[in-house]
Amino acid sequence: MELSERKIDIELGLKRMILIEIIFPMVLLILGIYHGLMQVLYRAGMIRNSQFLGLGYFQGLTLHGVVNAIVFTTFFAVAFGYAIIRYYLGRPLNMKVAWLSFGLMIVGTLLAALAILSGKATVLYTFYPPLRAHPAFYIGVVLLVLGSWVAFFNWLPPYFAWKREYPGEKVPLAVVGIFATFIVWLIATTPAAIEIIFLLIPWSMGWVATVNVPLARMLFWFFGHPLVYFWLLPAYVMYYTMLPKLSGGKLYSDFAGRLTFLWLVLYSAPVGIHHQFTEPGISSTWKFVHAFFTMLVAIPSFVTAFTLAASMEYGARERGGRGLMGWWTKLPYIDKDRWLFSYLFAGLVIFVFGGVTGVINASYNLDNVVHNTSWLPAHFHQTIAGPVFLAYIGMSLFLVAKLTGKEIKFKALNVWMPYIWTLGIMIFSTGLFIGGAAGEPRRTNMGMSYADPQSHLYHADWGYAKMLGSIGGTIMAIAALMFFVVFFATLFGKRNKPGALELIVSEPYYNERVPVVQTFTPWLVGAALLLVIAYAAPITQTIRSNFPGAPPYSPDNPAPLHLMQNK
Ligand code: HAS
Repeated sequence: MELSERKIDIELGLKRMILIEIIFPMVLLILGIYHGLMQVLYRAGMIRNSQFLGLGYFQGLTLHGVVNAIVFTTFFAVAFGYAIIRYYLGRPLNMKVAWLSFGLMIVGTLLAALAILSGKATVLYTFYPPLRAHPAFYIGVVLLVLGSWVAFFNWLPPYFAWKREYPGEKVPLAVVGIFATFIVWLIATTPAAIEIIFLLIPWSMGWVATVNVPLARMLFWFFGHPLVYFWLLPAYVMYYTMLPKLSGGKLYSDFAGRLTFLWLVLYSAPVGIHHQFTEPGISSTWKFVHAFFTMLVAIPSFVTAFTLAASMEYGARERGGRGLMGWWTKLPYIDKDRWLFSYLFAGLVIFVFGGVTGVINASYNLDNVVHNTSWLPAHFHQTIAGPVFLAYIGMSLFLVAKLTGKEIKFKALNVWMPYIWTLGIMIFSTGLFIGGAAGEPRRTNMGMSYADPQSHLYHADWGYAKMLGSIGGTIMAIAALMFFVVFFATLFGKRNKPGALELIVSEPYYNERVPVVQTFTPWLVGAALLLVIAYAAPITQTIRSNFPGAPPYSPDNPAPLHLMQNK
């Protein structure tokens, strides 16, 4: 069965740009994943040093977070966005604007990477004060974000041209999804831009002596939570528009897809304080309000779970599946021709656990037990390193193979990789969940403290959890290596047909026409209102708070200088 209805010969410039936007961050990802492996080795006590091969523990952790969670995701979302817009709207894009966006993103990434590699931006991916980076890091982040905004603005003319040509018709679901992604991104990155431009750059340049820490942290999390839905939405585009067809059937409900995308526009941002439940300077009323909104932002993912299960059931029954549960056996789990199914399905299985633990975190009182413990990385590896990572790398491989006209290499390795990754991530996260619930901290060089029998901090009772974490992390690294072998062998393999843009398109089973999900306007107005309700008072509280500003510190030691001098 042919999965793709049509192939489009796209402009050479656009094709090249999409390919570079996939390949460049993929090369950086090798570095990012290597530092993931280093993390589990430090944490298990196998490395008992502050650095390994010349890169410090926190420097490696910064690279791991920035490359994997910020750079790779932003480049992929832009490249995928170009593919979706060009494919579904059928209009060429303004290539001058596209190259401008590309240039900004590349220069920004290189600046930030150089700052981190030279040890001048060891601030982790959250970069909140008092950790301070070289201005090049902040400027690099701003340029990367600006470049991605330019890409989005470049998609508006073909969108409005399409609307004029097809008045009253439904905008293709994938386009709604990618627009929702970048609207969420605009909402998210605006407070981050304010934080970086008005607080962090002047402080990093030495123009001001200190910075308002509670305000900077609040602006960061104003960015930080919609950020996670910016990561999730492109994966949801693949889940709604490709997984049903890959399963052999149709999307159960087109309405459910539109509702999910628009609901995330509405609720992804007014929830950021759930990252700050334990922080002073914010009243418990606003913490509760954000906890309440967080429960609402989980609803579209429940809708997604049921819609995708129904779509897969329909596909499996079309393929001869029978019985209440028997149809599960008819899905193409290891079908080498529908290999993308394995990436998407494995991600869904992981997300069941990432979702449940998210709801646990969001429960105001339960969060007090797990906050800042290793439970947190367990949760977010089951989300961003689960459905998001697998969908992104799967689609990267898919687009590279189609655009270059090359055959996928090492097909068996390719179809099994997502399951090995799943095995690794489940073992890794189980270890981190168990350790976290018992108090094991996150972001800690345990090799020099809790995992070192010579240290007075040694914690023997976390040994079992650390062992699981390191076994799982090593399996994940092996799976990632398998992927890189497939990806680069395919990329450098021989072309066997002309390259073209191809996507997998699922037909809807129920093609409802519900006016409220056919326009962005009420959702945008609602999102603006909710942002004012959720943030006006807490931001005022942090501006008025009389906490001391960020103390001066040396990049070589996280302890503030005045504490060091008192020693
Ligand atoms: Fe989260 C912290 C709450 C989703 C990422 N989250 C983080 C951090 C990251 C992150 C990176 O309320 C750490 C930030 C840091 O560095 O400090 N999160 C939630 C909630 C959700 C959620 C309620 N998170 C995500 C997603 C992420 C992500 C998505 C990345 C992409 N998270 C929190 C909270 C914190 C937090 C607190 C802060 C805690 C603290 O103390 O700091 C929800 O959106 C989750 C909803 C999801 C579901 C699952 C639906 C299941 C599906 C699969 C269906 C499967 C099928 C197949 C059909 C309800 C769709 C089944 C087949 C089988 C055979 C099983």
